[in-house]
Amino acid sequence: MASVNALTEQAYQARDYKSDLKPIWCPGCGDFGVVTAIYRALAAVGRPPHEIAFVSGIGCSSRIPGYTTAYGFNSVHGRALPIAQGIKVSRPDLLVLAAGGDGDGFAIGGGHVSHAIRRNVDLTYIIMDNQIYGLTKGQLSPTSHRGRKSVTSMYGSLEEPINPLMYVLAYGAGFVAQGTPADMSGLAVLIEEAIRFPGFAFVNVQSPCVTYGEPDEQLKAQKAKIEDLRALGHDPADWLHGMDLAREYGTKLYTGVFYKNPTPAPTFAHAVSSLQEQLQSQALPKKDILNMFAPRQA
Ligand SMILES: Cc1ncc(C[n+]2csc(CCOP(=O)(O)OP(=O)(O)O)c2C)c(N)n1
Ligand code: SF4
Ligand SMILES: [Mg+2]
Repeated sequence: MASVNALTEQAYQARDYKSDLKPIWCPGCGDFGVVTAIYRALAAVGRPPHEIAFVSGIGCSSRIPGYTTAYGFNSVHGRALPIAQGIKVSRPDLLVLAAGGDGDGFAIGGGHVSHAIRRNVDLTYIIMDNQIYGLTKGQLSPTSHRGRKSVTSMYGSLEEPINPLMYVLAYGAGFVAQGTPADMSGLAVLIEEAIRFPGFAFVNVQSPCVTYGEPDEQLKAQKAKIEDLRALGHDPADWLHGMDLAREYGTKLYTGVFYKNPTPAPTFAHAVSSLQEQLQSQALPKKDILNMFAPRQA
């Protein structure tokens, strides 16, 4: 349980967000590191578990809410974002996380991403991008690279992959980052920053599938490839440079914040409350409205 809040102590520890459910992911799956990074990020933010709603779609990665003590909803394939947005709009006081796989988010659920971004609902969307459909035993996903062999592409994929980073940047997401469980501490910091960002925040996680993934996608190979955007001198306020770096998705493994809007746009909740205030200020006094319905004198 949470310890008493003290100046030097966090109100919650990572273990407070870990549920008793034992993950059934394959041993070594990257998603273990992702959930651990989420525990750490939530502890750093310090919201109690009962004030957190964690929504996912369907897939190996979408099992993740069950492994936390937040209120979880392992929903329908590709529908994490509509449900997460609905929760946030009706309960703006909650901290809302949405998560799922590359297939869940960019194949069947792809149409929802652009709308969540332009609506700018204040939530954090975490994709566990393993470039494959893990749960259904290794079919191509929208982020599988051209030439990728799989059970559905014996001669290699003939299609260009989606670039999730460019996709969300192009639609105007205010916060866009990429991390990997190969650098779990770094990933926890990125998720914390995404949660603290006021508006739609996106974190793409290169989370390898040990069962259907390729050798050069695994954690050991990733460690040798990681390039920290801060060390490269990237300014997260520079959208154009962020976009330029995002073009390297699939060839380079950049970790860090590609873009963080220094002047975040109004969130959907803010737009709704401003409109309500405006309409209320224009509203007729109650007695005038009642008078309209009063019976006319003969
Ligand atoms: C409407 C619908 N279509 C298809 C499926 C089958 N299905 C379940 S998970 C999945 C893809 C999983 O891949 P991804 O989202 O990348 O998650 P991962 O398992 O790789 O973490 C598919 C096609 C389904 N459950 N529901
Ligand atoms: S099949 Fe792949 S993604 Fe699914 S649990 Fe196993 S390693 Fe993880
Ligand atoms: Mg996947």
